[in-house]
This record gives sequence, C-alpha cells and structure tokens, in this order.
Amino acid sequence: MSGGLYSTEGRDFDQTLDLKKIKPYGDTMNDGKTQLSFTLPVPAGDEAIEAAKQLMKKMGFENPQIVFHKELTEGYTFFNCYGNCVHTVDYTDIYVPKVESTKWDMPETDQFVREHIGRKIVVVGASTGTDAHTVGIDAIMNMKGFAGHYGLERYEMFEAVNMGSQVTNEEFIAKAIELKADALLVSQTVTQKDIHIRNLTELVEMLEAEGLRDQVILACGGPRISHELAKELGYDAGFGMNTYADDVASFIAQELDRRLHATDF
Ligand code: B12
Repeated sequence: MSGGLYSTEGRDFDQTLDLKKIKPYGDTMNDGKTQLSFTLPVPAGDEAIEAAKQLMKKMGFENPQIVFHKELTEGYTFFNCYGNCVHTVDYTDIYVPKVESTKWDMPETDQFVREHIGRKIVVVGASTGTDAHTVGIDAIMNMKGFAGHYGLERYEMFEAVNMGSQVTNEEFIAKAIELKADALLVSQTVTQKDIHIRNLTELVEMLEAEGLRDQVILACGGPRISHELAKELGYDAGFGMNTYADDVASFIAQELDRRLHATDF
C-alpha cells in the first residue's frame, strides 16, 4: 500500500494504491476509467445510445459515455464507450496455476536431454480439427522459431514433426503411434462456440480409448489457452500468448525425465 492524496493547484488527487482493492487506472489512481466496445442488435439512433448507456450502468460503470457508434450492417450498432468501473479486485488473493518447470535456453535443454534422457525426444505437433491457423505451432516448432527463439526443429536432441493445420485427431494419433512420440503438441486458435474445447476433449478421449494417454506428454497451446484450462481438459500443460520453444522444450525434457527417473526440479 502507498500514497494518499496530493494537491495540484488546489485540487486533491487520489494516489492510494490498495492492492486488496484494485480497479482500472485512467490518469488518476482509483478513477476506474475503462474503455470498452460492443455491438447491440438494434439500429443506430438515440434509443440505441441510451440502451448502450443503460447496459453499461448494469455492467458496473458510472458516468457511461458513448464516444463513437456506427451501424455496422442493418439492425446492428457498434459502440466505443468510456465509463468508471465501480468494482474492485483483491490482487493479493490471486492464484494463477502455471506450468511448473525451470525455463532453459536451447543449449541448456539439449545438454540436459543428452545427459539425462540419452536419446532424442520425439515430438509431434499440429493445429488440429478444422483450425487453419499454423503460425502458432510454427512459432514453437519451425527451425527458425519466433521472436529470436529457435523452434524445436533446431534442437539437436529433439526429433520434431510438424503436421501443419486441419489435422484430424485420428491422423494425429496415427502419426504419434507411427513415430513412437514422447510428446504431442496441439495448437488451437479458433475458440468460437467453444470448438477448441470440443476438439481438445475429443483428443484426450481418443487417446484414453487407445490406452495411449499415459504414454505421452500431452500439451496444448494457443492465444486463449491457459495452463488451468489445459489441466481441466486432461492435458499435462497449456501454453498461451508469448510462449517460446524454450518454455515447451524445457517442460518436455524435465517432465520426461521425471517420468523416467522420478526427479524433481
Ligand atoms: C493470421 C490469421 C489468420 C490466417 C491464418 C494463416 C495461417 N497460416 O496461420 C487466416 C487468414 C487463414 C485466418 C483464417 C481464419 N481466422 Co484468423 N487470424 C489470424 C490472426 C490475424 C493472427 C494469428 C497469428 O498468426 N498470430 C501469431 C501467432 C504467433 O500467435 P499465436 O497463434 O497466439 O501463437 C502463440 C501462442 O498462442 C502459443 N501457441 C500457439 N499454439 C501453440 C501450441 C503449443 C503446443 C504451444 C506450446 C504454444 C502455442 O505460442 C505462439 C508463440 O508465442 C488472428 C488475429 C490476431 N491478431 O491474433 C486472427 C484470428 C485468430 N482469426 C480468427 C478467425 C475467426 C478466423 C476464421 C474463422 C475467419 C473466417 N470466418 O473464416 C478463419 C479460420 C478458418 C479455420 N478453419 O480455422 C479470430 C479467432 C476468434 C476466435 N477466438 O475464435 C481471430 C482472433 C481474429 C478475430 N479477432 O476475429 N486467420
């Protein structure tokens, strides 16, 4: 906790940061200033603006202001709005489950695998189901990697096979069996109507039916994937935005070693 009130030209400004009660910051502590946008299924007009304001009040925003609106197509109006959020969150009480492994760079992971596993780790990855997004799985697997971090194909001690996108769960499992994969990496980008949940769940069920679930390290990733969600769906780990191959390679190496030799890090 810090701060209090300070005065500029006769006006007092709140500077009190209470981590047990945080709210959005605009230009003054605790002002709650928030920008949000949404579309209502009504034509543009004064009634639409009033409806948007009333909705914002119900969402917990005081002083709702509609700063931009436009009818996107007949009967659907888009709004950009500002308001003061009245709600707070206790930041000191936050717990976010995370992948519990020590992050190493490529040479460190290769060295560890050489010494502790003694052979290449076989990893099969794909963007599965109807998902056509390849950039995420490529960022993790392709030789050139992403943002200055080499992908798994570049690792000496990984045999990485990237099957691309729109791979069915059947094809994915068949490849895993053919290559005797140690780890499976699934990428899911599209989350509309929870398609990713259905697809990820189906993979776990199919692996279980084949008696393979416990024989592989199963991880998924994507911009809207969290470790918590992945665990709930029966995965060993989940990786979200700004993941690099380093995170995934370290995790797989340590998890495989733990399974083979029951080691803790
Ligand atoms: C490029 C793109 C496309 C390209 C994809 C080209 C390609 N070869 O991949 C094309 C044009 C084909 C496309 C199509 C569609 N797209 Co698109 N697309 C995007 C866009 C602009 C960028 C995605 C991207 O490449 N990000 C960069 C990568 C590096 O980031 P990333 O995927 O998050 O990956 C990182 C992490 O998430 C993680 N990660 C990802 N996967 C994995 C896997 C593992 C195992 C691990 C460990 C980590 C990991 O590591 C990566 C690196 O840090 C986004 C919007 C945006 N700005 O994000 C929309 C977006 C993803 N697309 C969207 C949609 C809706 C579609 C379409 C359905 C549109 C349509 N109606 O046709 C179609 C999909 C059709 C289909 N069957 O899938 C929506 C998804 C909304 C949702 N949540 O469901 C988005 C968010 C756009 C939007 N705002 O509406 N798209």
